[in-house]
Amino acid sequence: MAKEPKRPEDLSIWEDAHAMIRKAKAEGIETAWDRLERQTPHCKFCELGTTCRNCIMGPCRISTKPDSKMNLGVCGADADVVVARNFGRFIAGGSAGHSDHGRDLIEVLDAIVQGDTEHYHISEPEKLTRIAAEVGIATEGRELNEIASDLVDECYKDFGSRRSSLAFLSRVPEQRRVLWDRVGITPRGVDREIAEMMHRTHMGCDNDAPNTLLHSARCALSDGWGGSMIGTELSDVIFGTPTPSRSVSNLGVIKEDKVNILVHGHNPVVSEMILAAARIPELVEKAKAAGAAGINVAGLCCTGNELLMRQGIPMAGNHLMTELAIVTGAVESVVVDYQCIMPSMVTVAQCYHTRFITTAEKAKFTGAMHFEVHPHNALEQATAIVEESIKAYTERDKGRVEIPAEPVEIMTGFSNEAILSALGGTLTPLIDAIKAGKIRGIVGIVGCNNPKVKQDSANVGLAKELLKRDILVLVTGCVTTAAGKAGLLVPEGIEMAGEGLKEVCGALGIPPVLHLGSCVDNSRIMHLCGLVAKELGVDISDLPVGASSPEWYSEKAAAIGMYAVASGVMTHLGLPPNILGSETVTNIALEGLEDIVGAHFVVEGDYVKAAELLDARIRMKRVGLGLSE
Ligand code: NFS
Repeated sequence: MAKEPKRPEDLSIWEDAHAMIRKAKAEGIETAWDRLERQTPHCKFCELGTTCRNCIMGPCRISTKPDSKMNLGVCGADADVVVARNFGRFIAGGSAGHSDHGRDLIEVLDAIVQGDTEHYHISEPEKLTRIAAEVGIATEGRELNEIASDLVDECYKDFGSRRSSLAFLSRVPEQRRVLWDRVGITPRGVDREIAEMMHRTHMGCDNDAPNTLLHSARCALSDGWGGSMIGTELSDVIFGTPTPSRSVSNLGVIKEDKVNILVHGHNPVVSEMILAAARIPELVEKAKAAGAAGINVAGLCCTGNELLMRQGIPMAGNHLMTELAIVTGAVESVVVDYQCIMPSMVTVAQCYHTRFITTAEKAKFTGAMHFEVHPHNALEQATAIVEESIKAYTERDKGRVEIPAEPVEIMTGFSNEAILSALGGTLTPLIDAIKAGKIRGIVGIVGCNNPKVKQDSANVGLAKELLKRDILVLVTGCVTTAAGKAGLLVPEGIEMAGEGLKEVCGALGIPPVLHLGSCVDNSRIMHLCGLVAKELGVDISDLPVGASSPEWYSEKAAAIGMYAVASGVMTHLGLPPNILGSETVTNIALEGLEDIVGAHFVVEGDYVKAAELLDARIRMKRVGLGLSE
């Protein structure tokens, strides 16, 4: 009997998604859910992580059945080696993504220092000077440009091979650094760890699964405390440190009477310029002359988070809303840089008047319009993109427009600086609230959507479960939009929190779920953990904290999970990585890492059970610190 097609209500918890899935179906447009259905069931070997394509003696499939004739690849690699190699490369891919994004920020700061751009500026001299001092650069009595030039050098050095540890490891508690040294996973250089992972996983190199896994931890640490951290800090220096502000979210932020430009991808370098161009009075006039009421820039995914955090720009949606946003029929252009952009969006855009515009030399899409953006030409290119979007508006088919929701209010902008300032300049009130059990612990819920999970059911469900238990929730990446749409990112959200959390957040006038930014901004959470641990004189692994990625899909999310665990934070994943074909690798991830780095992964698809696991961990850590459960 043929399988019943899934109803939109089974695919997502959101009404704006249901409406657009129905519209897509009616208009013959396919989405990730349709393609997932056709791809299911997936290859079992790939799911278990036991396929190897690293050489052409193969490709090999390693059977996990004890009596099989296929227990070894042609080279002799067993399931443990193959799974560890695949996982290692997976982590290296994720670390490379975030870290190369970080490098792009160094290049922009470099261009500012060299006078090669008129479009970008140092907007936070105070922060630049502060972080320069933090990484050991002399700042007293020096010109800002000199300090910035030295900071550029320090950051570039973090990507190379000449260091024995990264500059920002000064933010890591001493105990943790000693542990990393002892275990041999102190990250030395971002590119070095990534390249070494590629080397180790070539045929005939690292054939000891635990050893490969340890290097995957080092590789991920070079992202979390290196590439991502540089990305976050330099973005603040160039575009401003986020401060709390209000905005709105869901597909209702797309405006029927305006030229709608959606920025999608990750790096604020492009999206900030699009926003700047969209505010140029002559361009607004042009849009009006074309019959529109103005120009509306809204975000998708992480570049949306970047603009939301710093500029209060509305957020149209997270990962699984990206195709659906175009289906509203009211999007003039989707302007992308890189990462998490489904190639299918080119096709979806072609079904409408929508321009799909790429901007990065390293992320071209066949069939897209390409306006390459560099520091020296950024505003000109952004202007051309906005003009193209205005032209597209004149081609919009008004009969096909459907905007399915009213926007929901959200509050954003909780950088660590903003959190400290909300607390009156010191961490003491937060630590006191933790000690008193009013805030029992803190969990970062981060990451994506995955069409294998009903969209945002677990992202929102887990957050609500934790709030009830007086656990403060921090969100980044695509969980932001989920929490926002569920009403958790406004101060009124405290109604869903336990008594203690309600009291603390109520007194401070902050939401019970704080938005800390994009996925590179998970480095802010790591930094915060470092600050709290140092203040208490303990290791990060002693803190009543946890991390979770309930609906993750990407290599980057795996790298984040790995650096969280390696930094001492137990991390929940809603879906397993493709490692289950190796008992050795699976056992290390789920248990063994606890003995090595003081934290481990847990995999649990049920968000209530996941909340219980995170709660139990927090209880244990509270007792360890001599606090009430
Ligand atoms: Ni993170 Fe951001 Fe979203 Fe997942 Fe992708 S946008 S970097 S990987 S899907 S949270």
